[in-house]
Amino acid sequence: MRLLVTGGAGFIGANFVHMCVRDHPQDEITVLDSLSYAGSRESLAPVADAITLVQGDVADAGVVDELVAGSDAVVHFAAETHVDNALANPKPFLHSNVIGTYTVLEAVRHHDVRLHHISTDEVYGDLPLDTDDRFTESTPYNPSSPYSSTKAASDLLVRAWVRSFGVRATISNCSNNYGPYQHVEKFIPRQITNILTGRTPKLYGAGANVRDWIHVEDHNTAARAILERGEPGRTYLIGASNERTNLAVLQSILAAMGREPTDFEHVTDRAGHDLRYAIDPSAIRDELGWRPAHADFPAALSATIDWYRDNEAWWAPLKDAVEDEYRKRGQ
Ligand code: NAD
Ligand code: TDX
Repeated sequence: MRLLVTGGAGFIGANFVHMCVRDHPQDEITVLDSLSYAGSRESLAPVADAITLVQGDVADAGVVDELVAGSDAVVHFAAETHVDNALANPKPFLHSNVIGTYTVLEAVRHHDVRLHHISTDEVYGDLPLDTDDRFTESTPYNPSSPYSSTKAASDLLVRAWVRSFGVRATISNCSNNYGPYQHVEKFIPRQITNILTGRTPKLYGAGANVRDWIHVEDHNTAARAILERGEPGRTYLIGASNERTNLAVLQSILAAMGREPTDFEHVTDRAGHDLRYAIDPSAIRDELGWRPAHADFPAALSATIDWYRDNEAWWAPLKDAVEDEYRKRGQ
């Protein structure tokens, strides 16, 4: 398969490319990535000889059209992804997430190329803390933040291009990912690298908010299964049934790194902070036979901590600038 991976130099995209090179060596992979602050050539260094990396903007119709014309399928990861950045400056989110997805859709329409669009459970808004409700494929869209509203817009564009133009596209909405190569602005790597650099871990508000954590390799095996066996026009929810409060995740990190459970500080809460996300993954499990392989969260979290310990050269150049920004915001 000639595969175009947008955003393939970011966290999930780079892990997806690593998986494809390892498990599907017959693939011909091209990555299109702007190499923004969140993307890095180093994340693709282990597979550099096996792929083609094109530096470019997913909203640039000329570049996208040419690359799509030479592909059998597109997996579209490229996006601005950090909720706190969207609260500080929403405009890049409209460009990459909305115009970028529109640009990909026009190219796959003109060349009749299969598309898998990667999205988030945040498009559904949040759930109360005190219920067992979970998101399903039919939960109404109700995004809360500038980030999730642009991802919701991108999903709706995909649905419209399927219905109006017969584009062969699938969508997946996944819960919170963790694992190697995640930017240190995100919750789990921020706390690990705070401890590794002698800083205090930072918890927003009381830490009662709940996220449904999935290992990035499990997200990617699901995305690959949808690409190969999913039904065009369908939306699939991806999750590993692993709900935890932010306080509990932080205390797992502290314990795994030999710190006291109270060795952190509470900082200013996120504006409009979504309370709880939870995915019902029964459709992808029953229809595509997908199962998460990393079911032991403490073990996979320990392996992630080890990765950050062993790969300081990858993240250390990013760390001070990220923490300077957080400090300005009181976080
Ligand atoms: P990331 O921020 O680590 O990577 C995003 C990549 O997209 C970066 O390499 C960046 O350079 C690239 N990019 C951004 N704008 C671009 C543009 N205009 N043109 C070309 N490239 C551009 O994000 P991630 O966590 O790997 O997320 C990847 C996708 O998965 C996103 O679509 C995100 O919404 C979705 N998602 C993420 C999570 C999560 O927990 N991280 C969960 C569900 C869905
Ligand atoms: O320092 C922190 N302290 C803290 O308490 C940070 C960075 C975050 N938090 C909280 C906010 C959230 O409740 O931790 C939780 C997770 O935060 P993020 O890592 O920023 O993730 P979230 O906002 O849940 O969004 C993530 O999952 C869905 C990704 O960043 C999105 O791209 C994805 O769509």
